Amino acid sequence: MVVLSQPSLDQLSLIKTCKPATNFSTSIPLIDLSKPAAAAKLVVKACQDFGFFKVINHGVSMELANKLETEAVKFFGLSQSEKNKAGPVKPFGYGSKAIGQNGDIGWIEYILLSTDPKLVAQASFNIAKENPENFRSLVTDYLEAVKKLSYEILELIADGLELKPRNTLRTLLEDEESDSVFRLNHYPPCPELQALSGENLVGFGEHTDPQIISVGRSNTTSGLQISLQEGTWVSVPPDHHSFFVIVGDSLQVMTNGRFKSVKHRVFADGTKSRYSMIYFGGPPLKSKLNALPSLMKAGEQSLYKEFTWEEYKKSAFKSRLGDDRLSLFEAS
Ligand code: GA4
Repeated sequence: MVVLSQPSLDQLSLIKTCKPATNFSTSIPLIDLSKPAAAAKLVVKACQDFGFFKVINHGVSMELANKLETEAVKFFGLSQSEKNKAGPVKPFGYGSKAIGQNGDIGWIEYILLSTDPKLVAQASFNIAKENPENFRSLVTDYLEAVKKLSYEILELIADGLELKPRNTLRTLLEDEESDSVFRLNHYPPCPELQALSGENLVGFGEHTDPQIISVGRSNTTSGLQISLQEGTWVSVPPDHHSFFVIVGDSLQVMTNGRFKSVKHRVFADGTKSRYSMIYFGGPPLKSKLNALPSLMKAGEQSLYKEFTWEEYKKSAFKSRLGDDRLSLFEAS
């Protein structure tokens, strides 16, 4: 079942391919949130070593997540002309193949949403015409649960780093003005190409996330890979019970480089659809992204210039997906 329109040869030559990834022996940190004392240290270690980890016992209802995923599957199963009515992405809505505004493309279709409840309500009318209220309430409840999980993770980070007060990081996402986004992704399989070349299509090319943290889940189809600091790519085993957590550029800046925003990418599977939903937690637009003073050792220099999230976001949205966005903000 290929839901995106059939690829033309032109499109296929633009979207990159890659041999199926080998599973490396490096194991991705899996952190049990029901043990907070141990979790604080493990979360900090994972953020330093990988910029990535998975969590279990996260408190998000699987029933709720499955119900929202079912709505996403329904939407992506509509005809292309129906789906196009919910687009284009300016800055929110349905998008197909084009990622961002600067020419990046991938074997993906997606819905990008603001986390603002009023905008979720408006978008629901375009996405779930038959029952917009059901879609709105599922997105709202899911966001509430995943935000709560994100706050908990940011408090564990604060504990592990001994930041005072404990809510230093979480208040940035909790703020009414927090500039966060939510995306539902569908990576359709492309069996034609797989059969021809044995290679998989790039769904979402290599990049880092600009925000503070990204918290997501997927169905059981593989595709997500992270880059280790020495540059090796590692496949993240897919499972729909745990959440994955990605350190974003903003958290790299706030920890003055102690945490690394992790490069990651997603491949489409040869035979099965991959669905994922990710919350990208960003601070209010006017927030300054400084190195946190209580982390700085005597005489330690800030690695970055002083800038606001608004300035960084503007610059990020002008960049290409694979660019090193933070290099423009390094201290001279
Ligand atoms: C990556 C993280 C989020 O998915 C996103 C992406 C955004 C988009 O899809 O429009 C960006 C990308 C992301 C980083 C650089 C710019 C902006 C595409 C792109 C080329 C919604 C986000 O906030 O930044």
